[in-house]
Amino acid sequence: MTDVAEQPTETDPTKQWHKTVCILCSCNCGVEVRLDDRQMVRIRGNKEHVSSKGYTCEKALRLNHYQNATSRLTSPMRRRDDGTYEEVDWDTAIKEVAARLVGVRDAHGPERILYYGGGGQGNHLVGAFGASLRNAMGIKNRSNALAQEKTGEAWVDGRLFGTHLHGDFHHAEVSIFVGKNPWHSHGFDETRRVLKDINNDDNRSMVVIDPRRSETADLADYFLQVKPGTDAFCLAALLGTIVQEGLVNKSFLTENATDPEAVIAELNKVDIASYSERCGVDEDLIRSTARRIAAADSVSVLEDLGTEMAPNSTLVSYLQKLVWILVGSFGRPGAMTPHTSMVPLFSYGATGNEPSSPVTGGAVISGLVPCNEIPAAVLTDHPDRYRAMFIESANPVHSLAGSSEWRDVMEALDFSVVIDVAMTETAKLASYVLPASSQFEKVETTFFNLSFPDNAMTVRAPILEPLEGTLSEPEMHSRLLREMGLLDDEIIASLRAAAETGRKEFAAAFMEAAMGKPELAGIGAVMLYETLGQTLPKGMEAAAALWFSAQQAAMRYPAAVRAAGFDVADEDLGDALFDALIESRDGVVFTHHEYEQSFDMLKTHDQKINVHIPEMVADLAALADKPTDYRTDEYPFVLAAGERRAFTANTIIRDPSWRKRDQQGSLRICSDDATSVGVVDGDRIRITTPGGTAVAVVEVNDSLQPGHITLPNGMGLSYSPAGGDAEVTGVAPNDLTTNDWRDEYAGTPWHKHVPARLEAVPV
Ligand SMILES: Nc1nc2c(c(=O)[nH]1)N[C@H]1C(S)=C(S)[C@@H](COP(=O)(O)OP(=O)(O)OC[C@H]3O[C@@H](n4cnc5c(=O)[nH]c(N)nc54)[C@H](O)[C@@H]3O)O[C@H]1N2
Ligand SMILES: Nc1nc2c(c(=O)[nH]1)N[C@H]1C(S)=C(S)[C@@H](COP(=O)(O)OP(=O)(O)OC[C@H]3O[C@@H](n4cnc5c(=O)[nH]c(N)nc54)[C@H](O)[C@@H]3O)O[C@H]1N2
Ligand code: SF4
Ligand SMILES: [Mo]
Repeated sequence: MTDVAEQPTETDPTKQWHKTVCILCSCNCGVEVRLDDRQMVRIRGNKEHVSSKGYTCEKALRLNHYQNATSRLTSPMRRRDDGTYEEVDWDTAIKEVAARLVGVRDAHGPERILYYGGGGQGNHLVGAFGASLRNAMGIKNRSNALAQEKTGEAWVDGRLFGTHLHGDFHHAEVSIFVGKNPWHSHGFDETRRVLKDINNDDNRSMVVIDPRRSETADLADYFLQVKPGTDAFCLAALLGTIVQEGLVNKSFLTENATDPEAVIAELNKVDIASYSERCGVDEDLIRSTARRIAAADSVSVLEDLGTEMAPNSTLVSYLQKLVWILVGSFGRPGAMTPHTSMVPLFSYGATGNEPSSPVTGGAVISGLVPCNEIPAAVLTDHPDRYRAMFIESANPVHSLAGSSEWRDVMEALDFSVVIDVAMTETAKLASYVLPASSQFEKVETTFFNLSFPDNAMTVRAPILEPLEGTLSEPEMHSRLLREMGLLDDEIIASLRAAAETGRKEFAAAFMEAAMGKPELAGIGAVMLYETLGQTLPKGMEAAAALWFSAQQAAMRYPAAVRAAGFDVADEDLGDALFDALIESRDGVVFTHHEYEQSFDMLKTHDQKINVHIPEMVADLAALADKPTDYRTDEYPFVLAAGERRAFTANTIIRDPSWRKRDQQGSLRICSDDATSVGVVDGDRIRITTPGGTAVAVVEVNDSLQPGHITLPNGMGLSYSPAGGDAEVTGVAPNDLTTNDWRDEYAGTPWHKHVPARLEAVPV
């Protein structure tokens, strides 16, 4: 069997280009990498990639700072009583981690173990293998970063559509970005190309709703510069205009929507002049924006953290969707559509009666415990408190609200294990740390497959051997289950033999085994890795976990898989799809739809848009009496804690020298505010919030309005070029945030709306 990383056409290894993807944001643009030994010396866009078509942003070129960081872990680590760590060998680590997890489960029950993480921007196979561990141990409680950003939107999507929808910004006549700065944060394929195309086309328009004149706002035709946190008023005024000026697409609603009357009646009551004033946007601009939207053939909308992490976030998700619903922009090019999934990231059974979290009681949306409720469910004497955490590919001490509380959480747990490539802020407090091979040293993929009418997935092969001392997560999970006695080696041997005979034989044997032992399905990823995986090319074993997903996709969307070019008999469709995923380094289009079919892809009970969400309509009515300003004399500024900039990428790259600009991660402030605080560019400034205090470097920047300040995302990581522990660069945003400052439905934090005060720090 040849190593799939080898590319036979070029024999000089230093000249070979290896295909993979950039892992720094959800786009996962296809790239080609030239290696010199283990260094990634050149990186360029992969023009043959089905989704990104050669596009990358400047960040992809700096991936070597992830791959070859001095912070890479090379041995399992065990925490001593005094808080220091000692290296242990893999057998010891696996044995002890398994025993400790089983110990907590047996003493307190599997509900007392919380699983957190399961993948970042580009490594979602981790999550599939984590699911095997959870199912094997009966762990039900889990969470990840989606439960601090997207669960409010998912709740609304569940009620309205029963599924997730995608906007088509490549073709939309009007593109609307709400609390989203795609120029820097991306979020759809070829983002900057698309933004520039819109900007250069007189027939197309861009609407940006943002308190800051962002890089995207600079390209907008309609820039609604709201006061921070007032988006609900702005959107209500836009919708009020659409309704009150008779711009609603009535025939669309009659045919495709259930119960629009109550919300239309409520929007008829909106005082447009007053709401415009309350959000700080000129009423004429709001009215002309509404008219432009209503006149367009197609409208697509994208929200993100600017509103998801701010007041009224769930209501804002509802209102922004009403914008395109009321003008009927659905199911045609440039409009909103549902899409297929290879592995769904969310479950959309929203009912308003979600299960509640242990101890704290918040809604568990899409199976995820709200991140902001985790600390309170650990730091308590409550008998139902979490006693252990299994954390993989996430850094909650740094990335979740209230870092100081999170440090207490890690100390309070009876047991914790972290799987990561680096000794992160979270790893530094865990009972055990298990070192993972990097995302270029193992097979990986992303489940962010959200496109329509063509939806694509990229499985990438390792381009480097695993760093010595590391293992892939699939191998770790497999070893943990074996250690716990949950793998039946006899069944594995017979399934492996069947896999060697052929796919059909394997499918039949798996089916038969699962009939006798239903629990095998729950540990499917590990079982497939151990059996079918061993017949795949070297390095690709863990991709076997996608075999189930490929079969399911073929069963769910046979016509669309066929339309994507898989011209085989029904019973071979899943295998053909799976083989294509294993073989292609350029991504595989796995479904192709016609636009008309999007109506059939709604998953509500009547397959229509269920416009009436009573809780949201009540909130819309209550908006009239809601505050627009949460500042106080003590905290006269609104801090957006965690802005995406040119050189931020969550906490994926720890080495600060990867940043070509803004190495310290400055606090941005407008010139008037800078003058009144008494600071100039490059000065140091103290920021104090209800959560804590920190000192940052000042950048005077008039894209901000008075009273609004921002700090970048992902700063405040410790790193030393010499290895070992070291300097912290910049402000860790969650040293300034608290867990109680959050949305009432989804529990998502108000990170973009943290009350703050400022003082110049004398030199
Ligand atoms: N470069 C880079 N790209 C990334 C990431 C990264 O770390 N760095 N992270 C990725 C991830 S995980 C995510 S979730 C996305 C997030 O992507 P975005 O949500 O686009 O990123 P942010 O910069 O956090 O916030 C977007 C905008 O919200 C605005 N904003 C702040 N307060 C308000 C408000 O009250 N109302 C409105 N309407 N807007 C407001 C900000 O001014 C900002 O322009 O980015 C992804 N892409
Ligand atoms: N204040 C504030 N806080 C925020 C935000 C904000 O805007 N403001 N943004 C939030 C958002 S939207 C998000 S998505 C979260 C992101 O926060 P997290 O979910 O914690 O994710 P990352 O920062 O991407 O960290 C991923 C971890 O994966 C590790 N890693 C990299 N490759 C591998 C691998 O192959 N295997 C394993 N096991 N580990 C690996 C990295 O070293 C890193 O520790 O941050 C959130 N935190
Ligand atoms: S950071 Fe995102 S947009 Fe930029 S190259 Fe990487 S995947 Fe593509
Ligand atoms: Mo995110």
